[in-house]
Amino acid sequence: MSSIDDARRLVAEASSIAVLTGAGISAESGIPTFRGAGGMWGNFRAEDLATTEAFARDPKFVWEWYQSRRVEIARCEPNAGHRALVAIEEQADEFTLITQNVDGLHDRAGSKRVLKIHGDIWMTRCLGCGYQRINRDLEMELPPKCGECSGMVRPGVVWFGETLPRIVWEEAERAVNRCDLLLVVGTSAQVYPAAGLIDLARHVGASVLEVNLDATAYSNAVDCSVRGKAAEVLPLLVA
Ligand code: BJW
Ligand code: ZN
Repeated sequence: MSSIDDARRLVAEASSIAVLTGAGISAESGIPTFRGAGGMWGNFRAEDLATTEAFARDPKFVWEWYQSRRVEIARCEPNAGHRALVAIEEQADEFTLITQNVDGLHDRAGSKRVLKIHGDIWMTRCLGCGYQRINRDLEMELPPKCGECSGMVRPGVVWFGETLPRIVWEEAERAVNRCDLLLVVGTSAQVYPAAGLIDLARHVGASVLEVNLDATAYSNAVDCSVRGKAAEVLPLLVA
């Protein structure tokens, strides 16, 4: 564990900052995490439902899970942690926010340079013709059908076994390659290749600062690990 003073110094001294966020940053907004205490959406594990196999088996069931999450997310607001990252972006010479979250709360808080490496729960994509669009309909019939070709429509997110959107992922790697600080917030760092960005940062000699309620597999390997709620700790890091 490290002190808030160490963490503040790392942020103040960095000129190129990359941030990797996970579900923990949205916990204070009322959105459940996937794993750990308070984890799981209802009785469901991401490993069971966030797969192409689960969708092929029962698209209606998987869609009902996503729609219940969309309804819940629509009721939530960005919190002080999301807003602190907006302030850090405004102060940094160079800044990239890489998020594993699909909830869109970084956008709603006002972050500008956001890379959504696991997609966006408000996007849908047709499996027939590939047509993608923003779709905020909370009352559509499930599973939805494509307006262009009547094909099966899926959530615009990245499931286990699928590759990440290539251009977005390459941007994320570039940002970490040139950063001097990687700030890792509210992720269990168990899902790859996202967690590999922490290894990449260490490999290129950047400092790594972790903010998490609990210890993770990376806590002992990073330069500074602050235990606490993102919504309470991140505002303390703003100059
Ligand atoms: C707080 C807090 C508060 C709580 N304040 N903190 C290498 C090794 C092993 C396996 C693999 C590997 N490479 C690839 C794999 C397979 C797989 C994988 O990683 N599996 C592991 C589980 C073992 N990866 C993939 O399949 C990826 N694709 C891929 O690798 O493609 C190449 C390929 C293709 C084909 C074959 C082989 C390779 C894709 C991964 C996609 C992940 N998708 C999901 C669902 C997205 C859509 C949706 O939302 O439904 O993404 S799964 C889920 O986990 C979601 C999240 O983004 C992701 C990460 O979770 P996150 O954010 O870390 O949340 P939690 O809940 O785990 O942690 C919360 C943390 O917050 C905790 O630490 C708390 O303590 C903390 N916290 N409150 C601060 N208030
Ligand atoms: Zn279509």
